[in-house]
Amino acid sequence: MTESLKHELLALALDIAKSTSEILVNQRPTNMAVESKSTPVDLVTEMDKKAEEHIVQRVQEVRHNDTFLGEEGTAHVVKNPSNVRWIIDPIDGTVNYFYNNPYWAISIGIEIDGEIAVGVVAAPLLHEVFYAVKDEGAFVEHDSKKSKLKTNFGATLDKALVATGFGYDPERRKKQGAALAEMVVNARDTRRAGAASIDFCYVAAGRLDAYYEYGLYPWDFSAGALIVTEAGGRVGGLNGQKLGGDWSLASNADLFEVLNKEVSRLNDKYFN
Ligand code: LIP
Repeated sequence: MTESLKHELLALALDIAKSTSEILVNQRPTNMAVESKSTPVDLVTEMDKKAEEHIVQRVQEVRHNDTFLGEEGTAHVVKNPSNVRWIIDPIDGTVNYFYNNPYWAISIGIEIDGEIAVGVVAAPLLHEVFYAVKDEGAFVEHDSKKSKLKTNFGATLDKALVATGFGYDPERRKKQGAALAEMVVNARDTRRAGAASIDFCYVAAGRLDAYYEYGLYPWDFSAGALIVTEAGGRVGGLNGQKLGGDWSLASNADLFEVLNKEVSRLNDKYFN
């Protein structure tokens, strides 16, 4: 039953990602209403809320008892909850969306019995949809051409292209910037593009060797982490912790221990 359920959920999530993409691209207002959340630069736009409401409504049309964890907190009370939970970032890379920078995505992770079984990351302006079903591999569709995802290889930091991101609190950014100042010297190079879910997918595609960030939420990583592991990569928290703690790490399988050692060193130096 779980096999057919996973495939039903993937089909629904891909269709929902498509209709949400159409809303976010075709209905993007010129003068977008925007509010700040945790700090003045932590934005939420009217389109974040509209997209999340659309996703929840689409699911509820066919799956009345599923539950949700969405970045924008769309409330939804279920009397008899099912074993399926949708973990939603309606616009991952909100600042990029606000600036009409194409590096943003709709991220949908789906838990069955508490374990992520399906992940979809749709990046409409990059013309790519990344997706994975647990134990069935990871794929990307680029302009409807489907390819299997496989991480690259290479186990030394000095030859690694490493991505990261920053929070919105100035004190945290000061620490993240200090850590990056060392990583940029010790790695081949670094990237900061502004959407965690796509960064995970780029590790899965071999376009990055590694990605690390402090302070991500489940909606940032749930879908992308499954896509990385199904592409042969590794994900986790720091020093054996699960994803969801302070740190999120992802890399090709060869590099993970090296990445963990370097981030652990930077954590001890700048975050404690
Ligand atoms: C974003 C993350 C990104 C992080 C940004 C922001 P949001 O998520 O995907 O990795 O560096 O600061 O948190 O807020 O755009 O959904």
